Amino acid sequence: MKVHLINPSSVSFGTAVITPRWQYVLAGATPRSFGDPILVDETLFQMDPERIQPGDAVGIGIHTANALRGYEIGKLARERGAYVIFGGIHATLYPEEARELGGAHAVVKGDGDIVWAKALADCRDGVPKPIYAGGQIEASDFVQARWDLVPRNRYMWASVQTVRGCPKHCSFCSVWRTDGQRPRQRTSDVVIEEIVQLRRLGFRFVALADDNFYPVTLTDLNLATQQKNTTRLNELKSLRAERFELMARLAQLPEDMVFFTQITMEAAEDIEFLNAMKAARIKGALVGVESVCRCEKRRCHLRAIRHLEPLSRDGGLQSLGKRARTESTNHRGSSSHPALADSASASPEAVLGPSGNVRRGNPFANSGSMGQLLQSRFHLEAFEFYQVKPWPAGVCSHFENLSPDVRRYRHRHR
Ligand code: B12
Ligand code: SF4
Repeated sequence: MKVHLINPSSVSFGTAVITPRWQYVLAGATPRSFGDPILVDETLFQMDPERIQPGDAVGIGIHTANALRGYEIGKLARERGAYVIFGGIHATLYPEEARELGGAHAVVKGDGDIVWAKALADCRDGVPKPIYAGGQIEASDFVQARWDLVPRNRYMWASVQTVRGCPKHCSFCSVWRTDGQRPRQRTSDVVIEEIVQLRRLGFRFVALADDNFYPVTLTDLNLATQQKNTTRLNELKSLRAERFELMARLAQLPEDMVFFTQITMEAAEDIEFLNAMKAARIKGALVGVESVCRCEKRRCHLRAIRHLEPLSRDGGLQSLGKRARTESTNHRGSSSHPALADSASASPEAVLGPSGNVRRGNPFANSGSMGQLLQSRFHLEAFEFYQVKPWPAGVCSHFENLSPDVRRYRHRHR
């Protein structure tokens, strides 16, 4: 029985930006008795169905955006007589859908690190179970990724996870439901070991593939102090100290290394943390700002600016090599504020496209005002912006063919 791990994508370019980490972790979790798994990342090359033989096990990892292609692959693999196992964030939330539409014999919910070996053994014995509950395992149980299997010269960035889970509960986000609100932080030893391995393989750019690299805010610490909750305070302090330890060690790595990650706005108030990020050469960060009210657009802009300034000034955050763009409907007209009176108007850029109920974009780039201001004054060259917005009718009509779960989900988020 051969093990295949397939990362679905409808378009393939031969090269890709970031390694799909789940494949290398699942490869690490595959018992050696099954041999090396066959890794297919369709962002590089489409899968070759001929390679799948009856009795093989085919693992498919999906998030919502690539679920449809994942389902095509699942059905195809099942037709060829293989066992089909789905996992990943979308399958965790909608296991029934993977069975109904993707030909799944089994679905792994949650972390695959431990439960994957059991699912494979059951497939080998011909008795796969419909659901394997992977749960939210402890950081000490995270499996080491098999980077020895990564194809050379295909990816720009490797991805290393330092913490799973996020203490927040943003309305548009799936992370706190699937990965939990308790930050599960890996020790700096294992993270550094992994990064050194990747550097030896030639990777200079490493994405810290964390839900939230800044899991303890100053507000959290103040609250615990005010509440005289010593246990909580100590817990938070220790998590925070581990972050600083990791960043200090990142700072000692070869100077040509560059990192980027994802944080919350609150990091902007934490100058000590920003300085540590800067020293660690974390040169980019994805920051989300949730704007739930259209009337609040100006206030939202101003609040965002206030927070973003220290991120670039003290954090020294720079370009990720890409500028997020925005739609024209929201956040227009920000130039009415005196601070922006000098702003030139530019044509609105196309939106990145709907992704669930969340539209991602950079409202500042919209009128040419905020974007220019941020770039010229604060030297902030790249950031991402999430805003909650109802789907325009008809945009996602292809979802109508999906299960009632998806329709309910969409309806709830309208
Ligand atoms: C790092 C990251 C990125 C990076 C790198 C992506 C990459 N190529 O690796 C960047 C910034 C580029 C990115 C982009 C996007 N991302 Co992103 N990203 C993440 C993040 C923070 C971590 C992913 C990661 O590497 N985790 C580490 C691995 C080891 O964990 P894992 O993937 O969950 O896999 C484990 C389990 O799920 C399971 N598993 C996974 N697959 C399989 C398969 C099988 C067979 C089995 C058994 C188990 C299994 O086992 C694994 C080990 O435990 C997640 C948040 C999250 N918690 O998942 C969001 C997340 C996946 N991203 C999300 C989104 C929306 C996007 C974008 C679509 C954003 C956009 N609008 O452009 C793009 C899509 C890019 C793409 N084509 O993949 C959403 C997806 C939501 C959803 N419902 O699907 C998430 C969940 C964030 C969120 N806030 O909700 N992302
Ligand atoms: S801070 Fe980020 S990861 Fe955490 S719940 Fe909000 S969007 Fe999700």
